[in-house]
Amino acid sequence: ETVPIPGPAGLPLVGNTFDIDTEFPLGSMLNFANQYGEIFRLNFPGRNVVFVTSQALIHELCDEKRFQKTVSSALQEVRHGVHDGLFTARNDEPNWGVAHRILMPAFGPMAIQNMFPEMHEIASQLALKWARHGSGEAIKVTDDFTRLTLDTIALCSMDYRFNSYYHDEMHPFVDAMADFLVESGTRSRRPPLPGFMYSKVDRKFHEDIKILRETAEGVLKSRKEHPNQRKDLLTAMLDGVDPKTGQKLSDDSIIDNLITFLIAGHETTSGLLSFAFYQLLKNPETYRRAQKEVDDVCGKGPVKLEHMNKLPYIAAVLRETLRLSPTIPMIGVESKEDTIIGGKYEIPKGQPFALLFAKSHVDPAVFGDTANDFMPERMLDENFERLNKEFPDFWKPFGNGMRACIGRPFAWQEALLVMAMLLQNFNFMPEDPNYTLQYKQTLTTKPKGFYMRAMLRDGMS
Ligand code: MNH
Repeated sequence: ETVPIPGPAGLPLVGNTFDIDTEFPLGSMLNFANQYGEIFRLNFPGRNVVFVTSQALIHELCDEKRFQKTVSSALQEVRHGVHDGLFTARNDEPNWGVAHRILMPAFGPMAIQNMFPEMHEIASQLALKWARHGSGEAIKVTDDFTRLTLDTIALCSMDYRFNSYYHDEMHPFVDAMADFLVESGTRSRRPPLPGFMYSKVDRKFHEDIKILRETAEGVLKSRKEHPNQRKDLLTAMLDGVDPKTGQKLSDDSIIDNLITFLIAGHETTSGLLSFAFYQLLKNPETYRRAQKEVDDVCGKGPVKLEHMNKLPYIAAVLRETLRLSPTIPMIGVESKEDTIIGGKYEIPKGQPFALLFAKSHVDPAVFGDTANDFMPERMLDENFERLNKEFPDFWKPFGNGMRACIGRPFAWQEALLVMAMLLQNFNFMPEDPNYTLQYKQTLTTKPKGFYMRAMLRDGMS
């Protein structure tokens, strides 16, 4: 017996377009999830998307034999800027496999460990800035973490310095990228009005893309003119040969992927760090335990590479943060064949789905009535493994299978280092103790309007 998939009725032509809050689409999707439960359908001009929201259904849809990544309508728009780069390539596009095979080793454990000194340097710049500020000035948390993560990925991946802490204005690349991402989302939801009504926003969209590509072209050109021995991602892309096809990456493909790393490699990690500090300030007991771990492990000396795998509680804080606030709150897959899911919903081949991690991560079937509480203890290795065994795919902030995040080890090392260095050197206080979490959404989410104050502890290291 199959049953129909529920969902809001919508209007002719535009479907559910106007049921989605343009500022915060995720909020609308969470509301529908509360209303309809584990599954619902939304209609848009020319396509419909089935949203799944429970751990059980998400687990079923993580089966790569039956489902594969689909380039969602928002990613389709991002392709105007980065084409078939790693993140936005369709599964069947040959450039994905070539770039994946060439780049996997460049994101391996050794390669990431070699990046530690440069990550440390940028993190120190942030700590120095906050130390100079003193506690008299409120920190715009997300802005400063965005400077950090952008400078870090640019330095580590291609030896390029945005020097964001030395300018009040962010590098033009930063605004261009932020606007490009917002507009990619907006374009994917826009009502089918005559084209001229969009000519102004379209012009801006393509100007932003031009800034992104020219920045990346500049980096590539200067590396070709001044070759060096750095073992960074750019070198891997310039020299790497695909073991399967013998192919190298074209210049266009290198530019697509450089921009892809800059985009994918900074918004998500910046959001993670911002949410983590929000949670620490809301949960003083957790904060004390995290700070004590850093003090016990790192003492008052510099934070070192060998400390990174000795901070299990901070790692659990980061995992729990991504559980409650996955900075990529959903991903897209499609069915490879006609099928039935959940034992009762009929699905045609090629049906697009959204896996709504922001909802499945708080599934009461997994977490009972503490689902929405911040409890890092449950994410300590042992507990995490136990949960994962009983409820596979309950935690998916880095995506799924062969299309999962390639930058995960990079992000993890960077986030652990920054947490350790900041907790070691500062005491933090919320600017507004009554602040409650609000989201700012582009293709990723970050806390909106979150400020804090930093007081230097005894002596910087
Ligand atoms: Mn990352 C894919 C989340 C950090 C580069 N990343 C993904 C996906 C998720 C994700 C989810 C899968 C998207 C999809 O299925 O459509 N990424 C994160 C999170 C963080 C993160 C939550 C930080 C926290 N990602 C990074 C960093 C880099 C990076 C850092 C680069 C240095 N991510 C990528 C790339 C892909 C990706 C590239 C696409 C991989 C592929 O499809 O082969």
